Amino acid sequence: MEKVILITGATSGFGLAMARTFAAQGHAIIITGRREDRLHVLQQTLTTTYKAQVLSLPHDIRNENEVKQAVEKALQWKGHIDVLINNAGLAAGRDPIDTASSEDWNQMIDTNVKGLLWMSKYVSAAMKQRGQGHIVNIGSIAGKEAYGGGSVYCASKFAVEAITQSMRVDLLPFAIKVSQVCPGAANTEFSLVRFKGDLAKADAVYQGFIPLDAQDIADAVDFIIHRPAHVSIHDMVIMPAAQASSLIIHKQ
Ligand code: NDP
Ligand code: 8X3
Repeated sequence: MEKVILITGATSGFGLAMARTFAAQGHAIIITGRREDRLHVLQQTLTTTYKAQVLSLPHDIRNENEVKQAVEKALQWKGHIDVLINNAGLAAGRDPIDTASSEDWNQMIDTNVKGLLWMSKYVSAAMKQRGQGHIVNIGSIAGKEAYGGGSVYCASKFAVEAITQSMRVDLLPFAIKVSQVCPGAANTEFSLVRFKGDLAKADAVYQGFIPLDAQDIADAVDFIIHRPAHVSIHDMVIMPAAQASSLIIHKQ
């Protein structure tokens, strides 16, 4: 059955792969992100290729008011949202506690934690009234095991884990499922963003082993949101076969 699926951070990586996957399946897709040009191209491509119904809502997830307005427009479009995928996020820098940039810290907390909270607050209110829905949060292996140089990124993903657990309890009586997906190393624009455009540093992260790709995560979310009504996947950790933990990667 067709679902209305809101995907945050659909301009790149996991979000882009999910948008393609769900549009191809005939779901109605709401795509968000800051880069309006990319959203426009994606909307055109999905509409032409799959005859998909696509609503593009460019905004900065760090701004509560922009999120509120985007959710209002999303709800006006089809009257409801079946699935919210809280995917938008980033790492900024990989520096130790004493030298890391305060600006980077603010950006990660404002995006990965507060952005996810604003979105969940406004979408879950509508889901609660309807008495059904599903929220999928993209956490990380970094939200299970912290590593050096990742204090605030890891903290933001530990926060996603806590928020996921807490909102699952809040929303349980309203038949709203809450799931978390925690990937290990995946080759998207993630490292390019983390290292602020330094391609050599970003590429080095994925050398010597086969990382996950964006489609691996889209496939996992596809599985999670298509379980029968009585089944809820709480937490899924997905790693490259060569990765045993946050820091242990078997490189050739
Ligand atoms: P990408 O950099 O490829 O994609 C990140 C997406 O987040 C983009 O669409 C970007 O859109 C969006 N985004 C970032 N900041 C904002 C903002 N302020 N407002 C709105 N949208 C924003 O990375 P991934 O696809 O890899 O990352 C997706 C999620 O997966 C993140 O939460 C990340 O932490 C998590 N993750 C990634 C892993 C990896 O190894 N790649 C592993 C584990 C988890 P735009 O720039 O247009 O605003
Ligand atoms: C991204 C995975 O290990 O680079 O969340 O932090 S890691």
